[in-house]
Amino acid sequence: MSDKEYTPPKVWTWDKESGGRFAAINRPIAGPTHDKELPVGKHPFQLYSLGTPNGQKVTIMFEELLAAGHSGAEYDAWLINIGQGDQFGSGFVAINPNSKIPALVDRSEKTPVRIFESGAILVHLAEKFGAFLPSERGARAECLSWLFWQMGATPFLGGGFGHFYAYAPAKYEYPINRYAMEVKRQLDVLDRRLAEVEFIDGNAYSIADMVIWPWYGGLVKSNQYGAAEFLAVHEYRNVIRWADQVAARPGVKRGRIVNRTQGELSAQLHERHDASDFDTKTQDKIAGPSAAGG
Ligand SMILES: N[C@@H](CCC(=O)N[C@@H](CS)C(=O)NCC(=O)O)C(=O)O
Repeated sequence: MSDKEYTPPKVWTWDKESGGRFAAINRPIAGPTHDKELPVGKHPFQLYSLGTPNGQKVTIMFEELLAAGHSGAEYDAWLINIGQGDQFGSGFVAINPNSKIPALVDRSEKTPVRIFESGAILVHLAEKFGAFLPSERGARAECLSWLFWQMGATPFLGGGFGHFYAYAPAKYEYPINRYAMEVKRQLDVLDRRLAEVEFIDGNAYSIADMVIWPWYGGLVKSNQYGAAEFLAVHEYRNVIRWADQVAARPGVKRGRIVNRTQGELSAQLHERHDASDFDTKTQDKIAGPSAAGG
């Protein structure tokens, strides 16, 4: 691939050599590549995930529910190694036809329920336990608006800016400019909001904070994509204040390390099957959101 101007062919074909960090796993077709059943543990919830920002949202929610006394939220967190193609195994595709982590099976229902898409998983859990999602209609609408804002906005950050700034085989000015502009606009949206409210939904800490923090908290605190200086993230002071506040929560400190396979060893818990699995970790060393790409 060169940086010369590109003339698209009449019909696109799959160039397996296109390069970039994720070229080996990206495919233009869906469906399983191999047979592989998923393991099932003892708890009501079976999570199949990886500790990227999208995965962290769900493990943070589970740890927050447990910290709030919802003992029915016990879960097994199994590792899906997306670099090795586990997301294309037949068992995983059966619970997420989109082949992306995180995916959850709620086995506490009469018939096990599968849920994919991190936002849908958090809404399912929030409704089931009556927690972290306000019930009053106006407050609920505000919370869900920010949750869906994250789901729609972040692909421009990870798949757009992060991809072209950090993962593409070469640096191209046009996409980097376009996505840097959009990411700074998104940070400004959050910064203005957080100048007015303590937590995102304007009411209390909620699933809106849980989905936004791993991505935008990571961006302002953890030099995500090595772009802290380029994006001048220090300017977004209200986002930084909020990111620190969320990071200090015990449930977040635990949830953010589950299924993590990158970063400091003390901040990696590859699988979680019991609350005591955290005992081997030094929680005090865990400072902030991860720098894992999504
Ligand atoms: N919108 C999805 C995004 C999930 C997603 O992009 N997951 C990535 C890791 S963060 C993945 O599994 N990638 C594997 C692949 O694309 O093959 C969600 O929020 O659940």
